[in-house]
Amino acid sequence: MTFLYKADPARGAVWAKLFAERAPEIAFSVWPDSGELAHVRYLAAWQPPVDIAQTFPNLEVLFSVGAGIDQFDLSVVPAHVPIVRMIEPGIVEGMVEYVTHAVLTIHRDSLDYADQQRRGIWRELPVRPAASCRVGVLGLGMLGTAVLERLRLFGYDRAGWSRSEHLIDGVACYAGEAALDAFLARTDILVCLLPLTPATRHLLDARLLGKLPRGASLIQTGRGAHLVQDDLLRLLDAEHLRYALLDVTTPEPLPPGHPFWRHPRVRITPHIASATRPETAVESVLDNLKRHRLGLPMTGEIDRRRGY
Ligand code: NDP
Ligand code: OXD
Repeated sequence: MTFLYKADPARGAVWAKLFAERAPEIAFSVWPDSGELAHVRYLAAWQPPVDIAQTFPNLEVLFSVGAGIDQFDLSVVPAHVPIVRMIEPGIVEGMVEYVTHAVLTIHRDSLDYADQQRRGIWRELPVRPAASCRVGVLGLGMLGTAVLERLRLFGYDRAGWSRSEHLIDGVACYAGEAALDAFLARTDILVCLLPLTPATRHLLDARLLGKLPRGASLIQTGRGAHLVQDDLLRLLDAEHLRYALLDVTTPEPLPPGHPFWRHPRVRITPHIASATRPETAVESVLDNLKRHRLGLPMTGEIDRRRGY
C-alpha cells in the first residue's frame, strides 16, 4: 500500500521525512518515483495525471495538497474516490497574515505614502479609524472566517458573503445572490476568498465591482479566473476603484508586459498568500487516513456537486 505525493519535489522530501517519523508503516513515494502503480492507494497532488483512473487503478483517496481543488478535473476522478482538500492550521495562518497585511496597507495609505516618498512629497493624509473602514469578505469558509476573526482585533467594520446563511458574532453576514448588492454597497475593502466553481468564475466583473462604493479596493486571494481583468483595469482607470492587490492572476505566472505589472494602483504577488505547511499538513493527512480506515468521513471531503 503506497501513499504517493505528486507536487513540488522539495516539499515532497519534507513530507517523506515526516511520514517516516510519524507513520513508518506507510510506504511513501514522491512522483515520478511511484513504485508499482497498482499499489498506490492514496495520492496527494496539486495536479494529478489526466488518466488518473488508468494510472492508479486501486486509488482510494485523492488529497489536494492545497485548500482549493479547482485544479482537478473532477470528471476523470472515479466516482467512488473521495476528494479531500487541505484543512490545516498552517495554511489558515498564512492567509490571515497576508490579508491582514493587505487590509492594513490599504487602510493606512501605505501605497500612497510609498508613492509620495518616490516623488519626495511630505504630506499627511487623514488617519481614518479602523471602525470607519468597512471590510467585506467573499467566502465565509475556513479562510474567510479566520481572516474576519483576526480583523476583529483591529476594530474594522466587518461583513461576509457566502452561499448559505452564516451567523458570526460581530460580522454582518450576507447570503446568496439576492444579498450581494447590499453587501457590496457597504464594502470599502473587498477580499475574495471564494473557491473557483462554475458559479464564481468571472464573478468579479464590472457589474459586481461597479457596485462597490467609489474609492473601494480589492484584495484578490481566491483564483485568477474569478476576475475579469479588463473590467478591473477600466474601473481603476476611471478611479472608481482605488487599489487592487492581486495574489492570483490568469495566467500564472503573469506574462511580461501585462498591464497589471506597471499599473500604479495594482500590486502583484506571485500566488504566495498562503501555502500548506508540511508539518501541520502531514498531521492532518495522517488523521484523515485513520478516519478513512475506520470508515469515518474525512476532514475536508469536498462535495462534487457544489464543486468545493
Ligand atoms: P471553503 O470551502 O472553506 O469556503 C468557501 C466559502 O465560499 C464558503 O463560505 C462558501 O459558502 C462560499 N461560496 C462558495 N461558492 C459560493 C457562491 N457561489 N456564492 C457565495 N458563496 C460561495 O474554502 P477556503 O476558505 O478553505 O478557501 C477558499 C479559497 O481560497 C480556495 O478555494 C482557494 O481558491 C483560495 N486559496 C488561495 C490561496 C492563495 O495562496 N492565494 C491559498 C489557499 C486557498 P458556504 O459557506 O455557504 O458553503
Ligand atoms: C491553495 C493555494 O489552494 O495555495 O492551497 O492556492
